[in-house]
Amino acid sequence: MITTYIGLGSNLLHPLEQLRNAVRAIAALPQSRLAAVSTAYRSRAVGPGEQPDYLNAVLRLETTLEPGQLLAALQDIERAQGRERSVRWGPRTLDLDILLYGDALIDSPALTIPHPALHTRNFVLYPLEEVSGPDLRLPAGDRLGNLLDQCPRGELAATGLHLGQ
Ligand code: ROI
Repeated sequence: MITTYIGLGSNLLHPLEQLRNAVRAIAALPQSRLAAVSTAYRSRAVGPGEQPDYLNAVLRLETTLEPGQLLAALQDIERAQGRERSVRWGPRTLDLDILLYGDALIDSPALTIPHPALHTRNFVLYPLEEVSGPDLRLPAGDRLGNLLDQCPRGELAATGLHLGQ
């Protein structure tokens, strides 16, 4: 089994329900075991223009799916929940990102792991810590706790809401 971390985000059509449905769908993936789910965090949208606040969370999944298979499965879940890829960085019903896949470094047109923005986004790092602890090492050697020290919480708000499992 490989330990993977998946980021979840939604800012349209009842984000809390979107995230809860996504957790249920991910828990049902083949060759996989859902190991931990963070609580939901409310965050200001990063990106152009005005868009609603996001709810973000991170989960830990043990899987024997290959990275490409996992990506395809997550994109199926995004589509099933009405994701439309029209505007780059636009609002979305559901965004699922593979943040880490074991200690793999992958840089292909379809998939970049670790997720390129992982190191700097408070709405990823804080929920990640909930499911991994601060001693998690990223493939390049950075310790999560050290990245958090350099990443202000800012306007990120812990809702304390659970997403199931
Ligand atoms: N902003 C926030 N706060 N949370 C996200 O999950 C998120 N996802 C995105 C962009 C549009 C970059 N902004 C985001 O893809």
